[in-house]
Amino acid sequence: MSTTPKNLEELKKELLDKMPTKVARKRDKAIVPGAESGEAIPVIQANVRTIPGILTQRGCTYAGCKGVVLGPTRDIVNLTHGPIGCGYYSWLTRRNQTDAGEDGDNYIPYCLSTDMTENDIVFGGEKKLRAAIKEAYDNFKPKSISVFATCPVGLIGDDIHAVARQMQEELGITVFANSCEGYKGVSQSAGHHIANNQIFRHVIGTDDTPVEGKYKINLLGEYNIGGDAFEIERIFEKCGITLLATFSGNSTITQFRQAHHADLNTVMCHRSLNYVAEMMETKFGIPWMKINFIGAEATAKSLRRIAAYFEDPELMARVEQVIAEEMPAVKAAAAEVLPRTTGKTAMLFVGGSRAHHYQDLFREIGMETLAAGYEFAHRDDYEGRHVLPTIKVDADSRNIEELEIEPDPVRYNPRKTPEQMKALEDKDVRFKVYEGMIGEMKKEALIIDDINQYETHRIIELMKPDIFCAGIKEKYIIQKMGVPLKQLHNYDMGGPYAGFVGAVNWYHEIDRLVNTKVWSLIKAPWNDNGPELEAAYVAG
Ligand code: CFM
Repeated sequence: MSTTPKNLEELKKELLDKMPTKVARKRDKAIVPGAESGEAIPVIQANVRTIPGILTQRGCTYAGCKGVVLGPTRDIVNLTHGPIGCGYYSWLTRRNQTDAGEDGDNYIPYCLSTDMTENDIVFGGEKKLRAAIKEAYDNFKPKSISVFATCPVGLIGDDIHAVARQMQEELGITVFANSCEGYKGVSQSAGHHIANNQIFRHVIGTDDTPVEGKYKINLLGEYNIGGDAFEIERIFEKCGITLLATFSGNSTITQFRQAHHADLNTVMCHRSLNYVAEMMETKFGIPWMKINFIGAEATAKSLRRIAAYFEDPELMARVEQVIAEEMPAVKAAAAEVLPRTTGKTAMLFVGGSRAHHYQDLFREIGMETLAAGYEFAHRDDYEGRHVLPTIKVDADSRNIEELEIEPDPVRYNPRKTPEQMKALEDKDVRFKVYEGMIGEMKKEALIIDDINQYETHRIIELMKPDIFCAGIKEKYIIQKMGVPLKQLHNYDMGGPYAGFVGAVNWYHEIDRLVNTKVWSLIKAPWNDNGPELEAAYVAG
């Protein structure tokens, strides 16, 4: 279905020409070309407020804190302090799976809320919150309860942290609160940061019980959507790598408490969890590196990088053996679909890391990305981590607390000397870096931050992709345009797509989607010239 590529300026003009001048001027800064062939990486506008009235894909700060980062941990009871809607509509809406473990403590299926009403808004909700924490404790006797503020809580000024402290003392379990009111930041990204701060402050490093195992690592920014973490765990186990904690897919609070025993932090979704990686390095001396298990090649590269870090020939050999065992099935699946998928085109507009990571999976089956963008990423996710010092801290970012971290007087233990780190860097085992999306996309491609519904429709009309990746809000509108939509948030009930098994699943799924004829056969009702049902409104 591909078309003659237009140049970026033409495309941009067509995207923006129907917008009011002021809006077009703002949106213009959020649209840039790729720079794969060595062009200078352009500056993109990101992590700024959505223009009011625009239909954004974004979610709120509460969603990023409760739903994304803390939600997947099975044995922390999550309690929403707010009117019932926030709890209800965030109840089991994210497909993070978990293994309930031997103790069977799994509170993920529950939805707990203080159910604030007008009375609480007027007279304050702290009493109700205290009672709700007590009730949750009496029912479940959990190891921990975490409280999440919704918008009205910040507006009326309930001191949720004081309540949490009192209840922690009274109940003798970890109780902590998150000031993650929906409006706190410009998107769910602020909620990630808040959750990172609170897990770090209240949980990580609070259990010094030694953990047995060779090659101990943590996996940060993997949420076990559709079973991705299960596949990554399988691969680690096969390689003999000991996974202490995943933040936070298929995790427990005990794993978080003991995470400081790891010798390496590997970061998958850096957008949501990079703060914990940084703070753990400062406090405990654990280095972190970017890895990626989306795409078979990326998986192999990440495993090799982890093995290189440990500098142990035994682990390196084991990793090579695992890759050699797993790759034939992946290659066979790719070879099978390649004749049907090569040359097809994709667009990805989702979140803060997948719109980049999944381009690798498309590349593996010969598909090119015409346009991509994030909902809520920051400039470093687009341009690369090196731009961090140049990012202007605006009032909205300043609103989110930055913890002051010091090396722990007892637990700080640098895992490698500066010389060892340097020697590894010289061998291309790099730390604290990641490349952005822009440098890995063609110069004919469009990169659009915080895309809105209007722009979505226009780029589909203008560039005609064979598949569009986004979420449920976009799905049916885009499919009515005759383009299949693959949900990249919840995987349309599919997955896993991580690791080797995941790559095979993805190849088959995409082959099925881009080659089905059904989308070209349907016509949206309003494009059909058939009989129309008419009605008139009669006043009176
Ligand atoms: Fe990270 Fe995520 Fe994503 Fe994200 Fe998300 Fe998600 Fe996502 Mo939906 S943590 S940034 S806030 S990879 S829920 S598992 S799919 S938008 S691209």
